[in-house]
Amino acid sequence: MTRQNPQRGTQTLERTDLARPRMFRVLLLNDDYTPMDFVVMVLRRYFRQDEAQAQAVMLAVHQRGQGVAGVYTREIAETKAAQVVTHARQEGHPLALTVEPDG
Ligand code: NFA
Repeated sequence: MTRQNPQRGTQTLERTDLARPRMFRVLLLNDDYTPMDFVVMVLRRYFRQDEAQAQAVMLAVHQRGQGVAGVYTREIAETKAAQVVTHARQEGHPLALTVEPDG
């Protein structure tokens, strides 16, 4: 888009596109106490995974120590991590998550 500046007789090129936001991974961390079914429920409800995907991610976290629950803009990633921790504590589970830059 070109805008005229009548005072100076100049033109200004404006950007009409937007830079893509930085993305952040929500990582799920393994522990010895949180029930597998609770982790699967979390992946389905908060990270919109289907049953098969949720089972696969839960098992990967259980076996390897951590795994990606989802990738979002920073505020959404941090909000989801906080909501899951609140829910887990209400149920008495120590489930932990971290948020880190994606790539
Ligand atoms: N390791 C937990 C158990 O054996 C299950 C779990 C998986 C916990 C993924 C946290 C994350 N009950």
